[in-house]
Amino acid sequence: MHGKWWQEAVIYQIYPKSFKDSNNDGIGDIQGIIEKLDYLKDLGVTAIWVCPFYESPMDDQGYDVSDFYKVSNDYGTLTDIQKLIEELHQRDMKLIIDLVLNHTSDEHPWFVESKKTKDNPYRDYYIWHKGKDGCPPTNWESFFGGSVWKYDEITDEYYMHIFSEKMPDLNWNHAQMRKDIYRMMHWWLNQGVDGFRIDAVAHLDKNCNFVNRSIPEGRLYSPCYDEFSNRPKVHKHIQEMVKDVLSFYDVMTVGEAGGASLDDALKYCAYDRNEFNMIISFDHCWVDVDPCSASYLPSKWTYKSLHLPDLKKSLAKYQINLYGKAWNTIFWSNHDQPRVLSHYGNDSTAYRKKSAKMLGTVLYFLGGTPFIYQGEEIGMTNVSFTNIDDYRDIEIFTLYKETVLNHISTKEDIIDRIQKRSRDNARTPMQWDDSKNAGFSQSEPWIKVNPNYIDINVEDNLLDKGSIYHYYQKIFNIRQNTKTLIYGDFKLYLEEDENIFLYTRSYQEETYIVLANFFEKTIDVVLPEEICWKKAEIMICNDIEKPLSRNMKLHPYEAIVYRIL
Ligand code: TEU
Ligand code: CA
Repeated sequence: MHGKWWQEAVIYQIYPKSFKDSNNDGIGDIQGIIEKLDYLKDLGVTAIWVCPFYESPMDDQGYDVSDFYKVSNDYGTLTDIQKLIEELHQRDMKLIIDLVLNHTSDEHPWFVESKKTKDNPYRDYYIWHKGKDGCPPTNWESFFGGSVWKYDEITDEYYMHIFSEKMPDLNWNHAQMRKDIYRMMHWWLNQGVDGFRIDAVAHLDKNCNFVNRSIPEGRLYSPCYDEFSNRPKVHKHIQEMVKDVLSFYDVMTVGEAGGASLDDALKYCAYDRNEFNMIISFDHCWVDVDPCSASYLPSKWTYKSLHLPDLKKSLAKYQINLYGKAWNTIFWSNHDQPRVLSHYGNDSTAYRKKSAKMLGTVLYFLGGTPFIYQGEEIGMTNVSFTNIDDYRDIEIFTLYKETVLNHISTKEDIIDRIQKRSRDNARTPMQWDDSKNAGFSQSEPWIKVNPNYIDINVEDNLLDKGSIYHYYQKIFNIRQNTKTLIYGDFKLYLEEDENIFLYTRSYQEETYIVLANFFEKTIDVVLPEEICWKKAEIMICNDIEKPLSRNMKLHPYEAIVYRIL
């Protein structure tokens, strides 16, 4: 399985609300994306994935869709999307749109109908259940905190929502609902989009036995995500979707499959399964959570220091086991993750550039389609708002309410965790230059700009030959022109080493060696003999050039890639 356009693509993820505001209402928009296409093309991007731009009450920034066929007024019109497609295709670039199939907004007409009576034709488009002894049907916890059930007085029943209560889950056991979804997918494909990122697809199938599960000490609900994640019938639904929709088009699909095991991953995207082309899963984003350190919190808000072998193994697991069977995605972050530079890198002034380049080197020489999240190419960092009112994410407000307002934890503790982990870290406006509002908008943006935009912005990156932007541009350029980096196999060395990341990629007669020091100290490393006797040329490095040898001294965050001659 070689030569598909999406295997050779570089995909840039855009969070439209925060990318570029063209009409100065403080909200990014589709025209803003169009303005910046040349910038992206120059970076080496061949496709963009745009997060949801549909009509929405924006409870979850657009992942709560109230009309799949309409573009939100905040972002523009369908004509703008058509223009975007045209402008992209003129530049030989592609558009991947975000498809939200697990839930709708509670303001979607289907749900408005569904709520009315138990015998409404739309009732079973969603998951309704009666309570048990005055309590919700189960004690399961939603991803955004609180119960997955919300009581509705009109019919005296509960509906299921695994995200916010304004996002009722669709019932994928309902044949007509599925047909309506497929009709909508055909409609977008006929608009000319080149692919889908399918949101939260792991959760389409729920265990409808509805049994209570155990609750950890100090918590109110059970975080038993296995009741609604990666269950067998998800695959039946995907296969039907492929048969009824996707098989008619030459498009790319990437499913978001949080919590998928390796076996699950192979089910979603093995070449012979006829499901998706790729999946996004998050093992490597969460190797430093430590649920035991604060059992009163959902694990994503907990942390310990990074043990590098854990990160290497979690990446290697997919590199090795998908090879020849399925296609990988490679990414550090997205709109749901903290900024990788603050997470796995070092965002201090001294090491920001160097560690961002190291992270790019370690990631983008791996096998799979590269994804880069807006701002990563210029070294954007987490934001440290101290006032809860400066945040915008619904998930943060639930956390704050359940912990601080319920006196389970202190304000300081929770704000500190939000600063480290929250999704808003990735959602502050793109930093274009050092003018007012970072050149994102002439008006007050919907969420505050990170004050470090004076030093970290696109304009500076473009002027500075040694910038992160230019380094990433070089990486993408090397990648695009090197079959070994696209199709080669992967081998991890020094697996247990706590500081060094070392791997090779080989294809036919060619081998690349990727060597990096992941931390802020100088490390002496002895390379395995089978690697270092060879003659090598340097392809890219973020420090002074040094020849490949048995004993090497690597400076803080030093990264270097050799090609064996
Ligand atoms: O995120 C989905 C998501 O976070 C979970 O499904 C994830 O699989 C889980 O945490 C497993 O560990 C997507 C979007 O990316 C996010 O922005 C939305 O808020 C969410 O879906 C709801 O649409
Ligand atoms: Ca705007």
